[in-house]
Amino acid sequence: DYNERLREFEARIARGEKIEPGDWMPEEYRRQLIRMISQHAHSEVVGMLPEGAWITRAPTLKRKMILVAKVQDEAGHGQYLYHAAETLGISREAMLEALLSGKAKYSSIFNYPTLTWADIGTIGWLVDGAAIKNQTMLAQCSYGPYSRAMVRICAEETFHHKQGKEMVLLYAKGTPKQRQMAQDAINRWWWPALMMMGPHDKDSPNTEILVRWGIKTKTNDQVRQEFINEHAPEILEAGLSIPDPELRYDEQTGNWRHGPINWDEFWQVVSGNGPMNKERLEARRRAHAEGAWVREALEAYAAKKQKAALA
Ligand code: BYC
Repeated sequence: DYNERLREFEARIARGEKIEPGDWMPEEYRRQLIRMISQHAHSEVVGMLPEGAWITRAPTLKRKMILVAKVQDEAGHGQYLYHAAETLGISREAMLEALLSGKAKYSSIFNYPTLTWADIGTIGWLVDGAAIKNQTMLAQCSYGPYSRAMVRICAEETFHHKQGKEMVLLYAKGTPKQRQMAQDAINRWWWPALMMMGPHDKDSPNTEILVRWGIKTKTNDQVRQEFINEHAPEILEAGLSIPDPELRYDEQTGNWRHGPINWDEFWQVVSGNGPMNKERLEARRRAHAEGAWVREALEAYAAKKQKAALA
């Protein structure tokens, strides 16, 4: 019966076994994974937009090649993740429809504009830095296809993180104008990066069940703390400042303590009212409409091949 199956399912997770497509799982486990993996896939695809906007304006050929490769990686991450979600029985069309209709969530961070070239370095350093902390935790997740996708994605994110950090550190040592651009970008991206990990644990309705079933192996606040502990000292060491007057190192715990996060801003962005939400969705809708002929051509080709096979 259900309780027995649930006990066995939880015992498998406790033994560190992966749950695979086709294995028995509680409906709530399936629902939570579809929610998270599809939101994650949408984030990768929408996440191509803020950086993609700078491909034509990269300052050197080297930077342009790096940026093209990074944005292309993000499309690939979207692909793996949509496939991982499909193993749970949801269709690609249903996920895209949820994104394009504005029903589905995607990461808050991509609803902020990229105003200068220094934002591209800062996204690599801070946004990919935050993503790596979150995704290293998810690489341990109990669902096989998601866990394996995370291992590959994290390897690629590490390259994204390094190129961003290298860029910002270089500008921090550059001309006064370059230093000022790097600082301005840190000032604008620091707080949104902290919000990426989601609400505080006490305000996070999904964490309890996700941790119980090994989908998340750390809580939002734990991941946020890891991110701050790594990045705060590195930013300060580069001679840049962090826009949080309460930020300080706590000798006793070994953690960097931060000031209050503006959760009103976070919920505004999550509910569709951030600075760039409308533009991001419009861009995705336009891309979908302009890609209609590709989908039609593929269908026509498949039909032709099937007809030829039958003949
Ligand atoms: N933005 O109960 P909670 C990338 C929602 S892409 C928007 O704590 P959970 C990259 C949350 O969905 C990075 N919404 O949720 C790409 C929930 O609403 P619903 C994307 C957020 O799931 C290109 C509600 O708030 N990474 O790295 O326990 C270029 C309550 O929250 C956010 C992923 O998607 C947010 N920031 O924890 C560069 C990783 N935070 O769904 C880089 C996968 C929370 O109940 N996802 N919400 O209506 C996760 O790890 C978890 O879903 C989260 C949130 C940690 C994000």
